[in-house]
Amino acid sequence: MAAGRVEELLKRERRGGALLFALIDSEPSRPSEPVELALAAERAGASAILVGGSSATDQFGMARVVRDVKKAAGIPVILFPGNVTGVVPGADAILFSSLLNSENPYFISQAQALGAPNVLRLGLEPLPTAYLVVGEGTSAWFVGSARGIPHEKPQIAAAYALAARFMGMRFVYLEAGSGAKKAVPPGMIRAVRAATDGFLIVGGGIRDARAARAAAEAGADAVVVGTLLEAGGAGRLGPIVRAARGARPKINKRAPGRRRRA
Ligand code: 1GP
Repeated sequence: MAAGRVEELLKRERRGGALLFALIDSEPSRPSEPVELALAAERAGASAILVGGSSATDQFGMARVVRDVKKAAGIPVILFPGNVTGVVPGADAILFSSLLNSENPYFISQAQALGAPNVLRLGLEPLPTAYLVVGEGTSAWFVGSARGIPHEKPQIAAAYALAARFMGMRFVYLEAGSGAKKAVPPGMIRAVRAATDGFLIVGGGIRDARAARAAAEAGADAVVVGTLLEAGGAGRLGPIVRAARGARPKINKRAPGRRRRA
């Protein structure tokens, strides 16, 4: 499957530095909130809006949010489904994810099989993504029945990323979980970066410019910010975007496998 329009756009933009993706809650407390947050994120320099999350279940609400945000914002709207209910019309693309370290095969391949026909029918661009949950105690970990990769075991994450590369997945999402106390450690991002030349997304617990810079320097192509935005931190997104875009990856070029393609 060839790369589509959104994938090409993200890769092109990435050449100017790491990107910021803003995660918008599809079950907002006020109906106008998603559009306000999406516009604030776009103004701050976000490159895409993600809609969804592991605990989102209201498919109709999500469809409304996607429609409203898409109408208002100029940047791509990408679905971030936690289940088949996360496949809704009107978005530009979908993180078509397999939660590779789930203990439940439903989240590895069954939900994908159930959701795929609708992805095709709705004309959503699938971004083939290996979704890896790091650590424990978050919604993504609990809902996805993940066997969380221990923070201090970067090589396990790297092995999953390598497997994902061999299976043809072009995106890797290292997920510490929404609101995580501890973000994905830079050492783990570096190890994964060395194992894959895919588009590397890192999220969970990133709340300031320092954390975004650390992730980008370690090799993240995009960082995701959700909780901070929801908690009224839209004004703090600008410095986070600049930190990510300005960071120069400090990557160990001699790491095995870095330049080889699957
Ligand atoms: C969660 O990675 C995202 O799926 C964003 O995490 O809410 O902690 O920013 P935060």
